[in-house]
Formats: sequence, C-alpha cells, structure tokens
Amino acid sequence: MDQFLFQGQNKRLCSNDVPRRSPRKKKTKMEEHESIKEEDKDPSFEEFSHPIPWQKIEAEGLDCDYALLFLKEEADDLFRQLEEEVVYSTGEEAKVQVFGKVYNIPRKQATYGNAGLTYTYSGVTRLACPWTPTLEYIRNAVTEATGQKFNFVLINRYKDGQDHMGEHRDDEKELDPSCPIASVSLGAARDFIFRHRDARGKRTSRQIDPVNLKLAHGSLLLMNPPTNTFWYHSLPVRKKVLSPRINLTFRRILVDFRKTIKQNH
Ligand SMILES: O=C(O)CCC(=O)C(=O)O
Repeated sequence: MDQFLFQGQNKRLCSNDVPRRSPRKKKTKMEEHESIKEEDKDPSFEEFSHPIPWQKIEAEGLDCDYALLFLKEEADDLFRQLEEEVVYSTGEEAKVQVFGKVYNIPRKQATYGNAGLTYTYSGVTRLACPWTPTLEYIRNAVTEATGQKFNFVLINRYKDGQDHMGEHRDDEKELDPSCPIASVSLGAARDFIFRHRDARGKRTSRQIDPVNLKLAHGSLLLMNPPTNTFWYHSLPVRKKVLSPRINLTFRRILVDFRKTIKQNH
C-alpha cells in the first residue's frame, strides 16, 4: 500500500522538507514584479504569493495536493468556532439511501453555501444554509491558497473513531468537473484511503495499490480532476481515535445545472 504519512504536523513544514509544487495556476505578485531579477528570487516562493509547502500525491488517474493550511493554534480556534456555529442535519437529511434502503449516517453532516444551492448525495437532497463567518474565513483561506472559487461546503463531524465514511466518489453531475474538491481537516488526525475503481472488492480486474493518507489537524487536501472519476475514497473506523474531527469539503456546484437538464429533455 502506498503510504503518505502527514502525522504530527503542528507547524508549517520548512522549505526543505517537501517538494514545493503548487496547484495555483495564476501568476503570483512575485512573478508579476518586473524589478525582481530571476537570480534574486527565493525558490520557495516560485509559485506562491504566500508560501505553502504543497506535497504532490500522484498515482494512475489520481492527482492530489496536500498542505498544512492552518497552524495548530489557529486550527484549534477554528475547530472551537465551528463547534459553536455549525448546525448539523436531523431527520431525513441525516440519512442516506443505499440500494433502496435508508440508513442513519455514521457521523453528523451539514451543508452551507450560496443561497438556493442544493446538493443531492446518496439519494438525499440537501439545501445550503447561509455561510457563517468562520466558514467564509476558511473558504477564503482555501481560495487564497489555491486560486479556486467555491460556492458550497459539505461538513462532516466524526465524534470519534467509530464514526466513519464508506467508500464513494464525489462525482455527482451537479459538481463542476473542472474544479478540485478542497478538503480541510480539523481535530483528530484520521486515515483516508483511496482505492482505484478497478481494484475494489474480491474480484478485482487489476492489481493497483490503495493510496493511504493521514489527514492532519489544519490540513488541506485538494482532489484534482480526474481523481474522482477513477478513485473511490473512504474514512475508515479507527477505534483508537477518541477525539472528534470536523472535515469540510469545499465544492463548486454548477449553478445552471438543473436549467440545463430541463432544456435537454
Ligand atoms: O472526512 C473526510 O475526510 C471525508 C469526507 C468525504 O469523503 C466527502 O466529503 O466526500
């Protein structure tokens, strides 16, 4: 199994620890500043307006970037604020449908975003609540780090290692396929496993190793296209984990998606 371990990252990594590669496409202030000569440039600022030690994670059809977005102190504060602000779903919205059967989800879930946006996931449609100040702050930090804009966030709260998420892909039609999914983790570090679609179950058609990450407190994982076409991901049960974790997946929902469907029928 390919292992990418990111444990114990309670400070930003120094420039020599990991290869610096940024998913950011647009020009940085540094690159735009004509007066800075090529040889005077700090190489660690090469692609950044604001240095973040990105680590590239790649496999066949899998393209992810991982970085520590928030230092421990700030991540602690954000966790506390989210605990006060986020209102988790109850009733029908706290259930999933799998092969026609309805189950309670083994964690708590909430959806926030721009007015009127909905997201249908595992047979249940969820309406976005208006952004809270802390969610807007985190979304802006992700946009600043990646150059990508997001209009929706799915929040999952795991009370401890018993709470989990089964294997799935984030490949719903209403998601903008050109936009990465940006996953921010706060709280307990948890294993996160990618499995290739051709290497699942007992009768696999191919032998492809899973990719196993450990998502740290304050981290950002970018799942770039086409990762969600070829790879399933899951957050397995880990009985030894006794503390809570909040995960936020920022997404871009196609605003005209439903209109487009109606026009085509
Ligand atoms: O909690 C996590 O890291 C997993 C979240 C996830 O898989 C999802 O939101 O699709």
